[in-house]
Amino acid sequence: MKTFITLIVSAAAACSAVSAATPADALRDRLDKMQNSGKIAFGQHDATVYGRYWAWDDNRCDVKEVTGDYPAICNWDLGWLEIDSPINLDSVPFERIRREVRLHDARGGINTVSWHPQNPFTLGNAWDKAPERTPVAEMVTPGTELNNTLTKWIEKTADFIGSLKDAQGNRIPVVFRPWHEHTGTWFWWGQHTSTPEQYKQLWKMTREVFDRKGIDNVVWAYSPDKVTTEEAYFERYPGDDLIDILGADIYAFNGEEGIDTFLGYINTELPIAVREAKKRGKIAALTECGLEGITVPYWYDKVLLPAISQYPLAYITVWRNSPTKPNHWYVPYKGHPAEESFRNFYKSDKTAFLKDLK
Ligand code: BMA
Repeated sequence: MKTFITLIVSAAAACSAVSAATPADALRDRLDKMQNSGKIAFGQHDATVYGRYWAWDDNRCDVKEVTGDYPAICNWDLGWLEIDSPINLDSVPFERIRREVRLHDARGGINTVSWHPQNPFTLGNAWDKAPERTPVAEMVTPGTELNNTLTKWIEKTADFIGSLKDAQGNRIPVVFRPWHEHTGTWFWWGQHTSTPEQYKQLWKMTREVFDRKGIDNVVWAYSPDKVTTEEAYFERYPGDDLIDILGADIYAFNGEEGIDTFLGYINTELPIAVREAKKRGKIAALTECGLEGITVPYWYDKVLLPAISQYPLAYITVWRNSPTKPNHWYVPYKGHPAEESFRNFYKSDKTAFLKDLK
């Protein structure tokens, strides 16, 4: 009898360990499995709303035109939601984002969300970054006007993310990656405008708003830009209790000449993210990457693929294929010289696109 009861109890414990309690738990489990699968999920920003030669069509995607498959991951940006604009900073209507999140979720894909908010002090854009124009200290001090403004802005992102639902009315889990590339100095929340404590406070106030509202569909990603030491990686880390994904944003620059530099950063920063993720029970990902214009025709299969497949990452995301910004695309479109290289990357058993998630 005792054995029987033990069996029941341990079976119940095993069940509760595998059944996810919240949408966020389900996505964390999924990303964790991805990371251990030997395949890296591929994602692109704004992949299904515009591409190199088109914009706003339905069911179109440059990745699909070249590979026959959707990316596993679609990223969306909430910049300008905070100022009540109906479209984001790249003209994507928020209602379209809501629809695309639902479509991609229904296809079995994963959605991630980034945020390029305006500067709450100047109301300039995310790149309005001069230290005298970015009083982060005041933004994170409760009771100040700027703190109220920023809190309201965060509330808007929380409400939007909490309102992402599938056809059955269930919240759709997303990865949210605010305050990204903070080790750089190009955004107003960059390391030149705050102390490490103040930056961590930005994260804390963000999490507090989401938690207060009971938003349970967010997996949280931390994504420094290129850093070369563990100290630099963690200098502004808000804490294991606030973060699920140890990310890194590592772009390639300068065509063929820049390849060695790119690989140097990959092989310095990814081992830190991967090792620490394992140690802390977190997920590692290359949260942003790419070579603008893909000016090296063999980049995807001969540079990126061998570089990243050494590491157990859950996913990699590349940036957008802009129809208007000159030379600003990160996935080859039909007719681009890197098309074949991207198809090889797609076919590799080290990468996962939408069909592989099924
Ligand atoms: C940058 C560029 C910009 C864009 C911004 C937010 O890297 O793509 O054109 O506005 O990201 O998506």
